[in-house]
Amino acid sequence: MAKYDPNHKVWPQLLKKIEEEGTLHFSLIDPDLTFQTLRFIGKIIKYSTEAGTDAILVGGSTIADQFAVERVVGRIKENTDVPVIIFPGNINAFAKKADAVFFMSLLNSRNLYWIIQSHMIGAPQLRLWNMEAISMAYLIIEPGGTAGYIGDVNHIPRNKPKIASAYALAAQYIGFKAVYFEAGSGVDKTVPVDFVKSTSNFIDIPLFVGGGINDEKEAVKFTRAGAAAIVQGTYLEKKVIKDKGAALKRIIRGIKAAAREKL
Ligand code: 1GP
Repeated sequence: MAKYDPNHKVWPQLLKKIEEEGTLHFSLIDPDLTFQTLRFIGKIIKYSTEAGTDAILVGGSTIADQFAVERVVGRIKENTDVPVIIFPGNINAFAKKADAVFFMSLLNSRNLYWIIQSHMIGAPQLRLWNMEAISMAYLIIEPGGTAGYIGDVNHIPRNKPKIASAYALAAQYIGFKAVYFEAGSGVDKTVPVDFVKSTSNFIDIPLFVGGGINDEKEAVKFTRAGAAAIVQGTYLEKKVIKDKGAALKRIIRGIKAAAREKL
């Protein structure tokens, strides 16, 4: 039987932090170097780390260049000590220098490739690298953005929180370590807050939420609703360099204060 690998520390550390702090903040970087530079990414990471983010996720739906992902992760590691976790959009999204991978299955895709086939192709490479793989159920809710389009998703309707909760519970029973509710990057409607409220009370594994969360009010709302982590990507790209992370610091402080009230 496979032994627990003591080098795989990212998930135990995140779980401990969730237990202690209630809700975490994850910064998402799209490693697509066709529209941004390594210098730009380095600055975002520096300011996000100073603002108190808990982990850096690296991923996007339209990555073509695996070497770019490796370079981006290298630049990120130069600018932060927080865990760097691949948030893979496909099998070419991995990087050896990352600390872990969210091994995520897009459960409400219509296409088996996104549910398990791409995982079959990628898994042996992760084993070769002795990379920590953290299983995560990925569920996309309307509008879904690019991830929903690329992932050939049967979107969960915005007025059907019970469907989302039922998927999340099924994911827990199958053995996923966490669930991610995604509205799509840069969308104008976040996941409805009642989805997070009802599901976080219905399951026993951490529930992460992302897509369109751009201010403190939204972030605090999801924290109060029971999210174990709030993910922000577009906000960082658009705002964090301009004010050197000052507003992000307030957002993260707001999340942590609201989370403390729940503990
Ligand atoms: C995308 O949920 C994440 O996968 C983050 O979305 O870019 O809108 O913050 P934003």
